[in-house]
Amino acid sequence: MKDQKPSLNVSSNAHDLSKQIIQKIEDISKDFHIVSLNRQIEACKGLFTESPIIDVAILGQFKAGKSSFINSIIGKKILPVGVIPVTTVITRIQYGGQEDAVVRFFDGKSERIGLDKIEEYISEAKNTANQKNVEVVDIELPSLEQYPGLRLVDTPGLGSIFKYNTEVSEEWLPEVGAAIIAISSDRPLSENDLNLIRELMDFTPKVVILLTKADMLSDEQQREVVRFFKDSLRREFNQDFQILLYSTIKDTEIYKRWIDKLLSSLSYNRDSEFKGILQHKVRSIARQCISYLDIALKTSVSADAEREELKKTILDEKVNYELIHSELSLIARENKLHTREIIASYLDEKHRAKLIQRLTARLVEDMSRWGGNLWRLTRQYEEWLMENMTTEMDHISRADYKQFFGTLKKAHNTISRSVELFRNLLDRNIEKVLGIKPNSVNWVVDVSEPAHPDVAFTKTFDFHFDLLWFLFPMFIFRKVFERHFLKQIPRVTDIHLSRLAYQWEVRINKAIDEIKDQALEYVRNELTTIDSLLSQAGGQTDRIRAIRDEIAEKIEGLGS
Ligand SMILES: Nc1nc2c(ncn2[C@@H]2O[C@H](COP(=O)(O)OP(=O)(O)OP(=O)(O)O)[C@@H](O)[C@H]2O)c(=O)[nH]1
Ligand SMILES: [Mg+2]
Repeated sequence: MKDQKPSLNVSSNAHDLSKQIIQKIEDISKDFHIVSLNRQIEACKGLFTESPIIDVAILGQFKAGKSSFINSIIGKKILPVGVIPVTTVITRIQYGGQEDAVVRFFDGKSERIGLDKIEEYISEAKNTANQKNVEVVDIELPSLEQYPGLRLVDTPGLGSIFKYNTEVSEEWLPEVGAAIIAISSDRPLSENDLNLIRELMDFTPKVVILLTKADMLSDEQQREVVRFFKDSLRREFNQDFQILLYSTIKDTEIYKRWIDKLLSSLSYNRDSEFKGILQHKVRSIARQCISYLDIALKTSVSADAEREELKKTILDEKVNYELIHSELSLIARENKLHTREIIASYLDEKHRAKLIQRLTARLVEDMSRWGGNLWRLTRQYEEWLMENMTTEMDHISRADYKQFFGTLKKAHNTISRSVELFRNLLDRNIEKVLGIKPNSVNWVVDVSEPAHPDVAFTKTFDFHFDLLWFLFPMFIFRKVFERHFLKQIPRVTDIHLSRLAYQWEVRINKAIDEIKDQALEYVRNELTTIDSLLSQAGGQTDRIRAIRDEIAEKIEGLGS
């Protein structure tokens, strides 16, 4: 594949300086055990080794229309699209003299494939949870000639039940060059979208909002939606975002002109844009690093005798890991205890009676067509139950599963509040003792919906008497058995509703534990970082000050 390095003459100094700063921050982080910065450092280093192409990432919730948008821009239906979550692998598309596609695997191997085979590697259906271990698929197309130096990146949708997809995109965020956030115009701005924008602002100065499926709204509604997004985003972030509408179905050529303007300008100015993006990332990491060093510096300045006292005051009993551990575990446990009860009583109130009524009526009708002796009758009844119960449970599970999330949402809110409180207490202690306001790493929790259970039915009842079928002449006893079958319906319904509740309980409680574990990891990392900064700072005042000033000076050198 051809390497498409845009010339970096204009920015080579800044490029070298950025590299030096990241190297320095990496050394400092190792030295002072600032583990919180590791992930961002790794991603930034990746940008120096790769050819400096601007990755224009299309990000957003699943089914927002990301892949359809890229297909429309490149003028070719290359990426698979669909009504259920589709994209499962990062796919990068850039200009090339001829059509080409290369699959790169996590083990370092790669394989050239035909464009018609792409779906085999990047779709959830053909490569479920990325069993094929694909790291990325790189595509080259002649049709992108007007955008040299840009690479359009299709990403797996966030927030679907396929946790893997969300993780892939979240992990990839630090590598984003410019970001286009796809949001379906017929959906309101969600908390998830706001979180995504907030998180992205650490990684890129260039975030554009793309309102997809504009054809679903009238002209007046479109204006209203754009106004709503503009106002909401300004209120939330205190800055204006470019908001573009798009439809792959109606007036596409008109919408495309705006996208062309955006991409052409990015491509034409790619040297300065790349420089801006890189510097944004470097500055963001450097700011966080300086903030951590400030803590070490202040501690070091204090006399040795005071240091232990300072440490005790900053890491006081309120921000103690054991305490937070038991608090978060208690929150998780309390919520988990109620998961089953909430689901079971919802199913009982909303579905039980109607389900029994429906199944009974259906059984009366279907049973009239069955024939044979008791043994045959019982088998038909079992098959009937198996088929009907599975369909009913699957239907309830898919239609109503969001109603089961009560405890998951509550646990998420309470744990988020606890972590925020921890952060505030720790920051307040640092400020009180050292007189500095920390610019620390935020906690962003990644909750994706639990996977749907497999509600396939297994036998849950026995009729021992059917072994005696030869004893019962059907013309006399048939009605008796029919009544018996009908009488079973409430019991079998209860068993299945309770099993469905159990299956969701297990999944939801697992998700609650995952949130708790993520929160605890964050708390542990922050405490380890602060603790080690406070512990080793002794007698290093001059050294820390020199390091801190060096970074601050280097960021100055990067310009604004
Ligand atoms: N009405 C309308 N539907 C659209 C438009 N763009 C996409 N869709 C539909 O939206 C659905 C999702 O499209 P995709 O392109 O697969 O969405 P995605 O964001 O790539 O989804 P994931 O890969 O699962 O995250 C499909 O059924 C598309 O047909 C549009 O402009 N208008
Ligand atoms: Mg997609």
